[in-house]
Amino acid sequence: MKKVYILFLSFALSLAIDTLKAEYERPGAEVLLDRMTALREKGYMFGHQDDTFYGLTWEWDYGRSDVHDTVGDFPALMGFDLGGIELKNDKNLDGVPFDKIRQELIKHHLRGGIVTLSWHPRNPVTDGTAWDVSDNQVVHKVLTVDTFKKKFMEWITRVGDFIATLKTDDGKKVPIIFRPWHENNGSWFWWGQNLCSDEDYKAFWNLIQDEFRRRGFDNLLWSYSPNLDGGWNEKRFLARYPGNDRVQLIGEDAYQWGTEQDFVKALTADLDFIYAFATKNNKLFALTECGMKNLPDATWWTRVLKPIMDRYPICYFLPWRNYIEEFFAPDPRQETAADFKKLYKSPNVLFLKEITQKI
Ligand code: BMA
Repeated sequence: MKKVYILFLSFALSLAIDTLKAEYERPGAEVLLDRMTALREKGYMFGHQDDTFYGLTWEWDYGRSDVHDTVGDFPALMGFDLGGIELKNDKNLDGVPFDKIRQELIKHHLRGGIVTLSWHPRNPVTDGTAWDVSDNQVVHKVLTVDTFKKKFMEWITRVGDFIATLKTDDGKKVPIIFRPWHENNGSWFWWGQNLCSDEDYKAFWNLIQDEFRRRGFDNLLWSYSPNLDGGWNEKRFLARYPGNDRVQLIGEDAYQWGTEQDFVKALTADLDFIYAFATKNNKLFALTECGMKNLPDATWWTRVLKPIMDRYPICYFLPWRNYIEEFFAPDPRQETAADFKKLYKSPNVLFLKEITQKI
């Protein structure tokens, strides 16, 4: 009897170890996708760009957070930007040291949070910023002119070299939502709507994705994030969509720059479309950037934004960075702080504690 018992125990133990090992060895992007899909059942997550670098009244106090100061919890998601790494700069375009980005990103992952990376690269032809649209052939030149292609591949390599360092102490790669060439239906970035053809845009997407796949970055969950549009239809959306085998998350960057009425109308129309498209193609979708600059409207969170988000199974929304004169989330004294606390208490709006404790 004892023998049978021991045999059974060792069998159960080896089964458990195998399961754990298989889970441990699964590509990070797959694990993250499953986790986000499961979390979707509970609600949608709050994310914030550059959360622990600066705020409304402070800067470079790494680890501090306006969001945490306001609601006593961290965002579920944190976003970081790699702009400037292509030039081998030690700080990004907003002055954040890359070693602090690495540190805070890994820290957030280790406390159970989710992380996302964007990249606002310089213009490889003019050497201007990502917003330099003075040459409308940049993408085409990168794809077809050897000198620019070589230069840009080096830039991609530097981004890849940084991503390769995003590991925990045990050598495990951090799963990351990676969001290249965003807001491509606008014409303010050199990869935007009027700055390249649909075919070139897709080839340009493949350029970075194929290179990162070749490097074995199976921890990247690829997010395709156009901007608030107000006029999507399947034909227009598909024109630049990289393909179901190349995208795991559909995003949209949606800011209220103009009137509330225009914002609500455009976002509702877009989410109607994206919800149907994402459902049909079995994709998650999110507001990969969003916000109202400097939050002049005391109840914007629960009166304007939340009712729209409540209508769709989005998986997260991520207001942009808080940087003194330009901020998108409140601190405790900001006029939307009370409303933001109300948002925090809503059972379907998930911050860090909810995604780490309830699942
Ligand atoms: C923009 C602004 C800029 C910033 C850029 C990248 O929306 O916040 O100030 O440089 O994002 O973070």
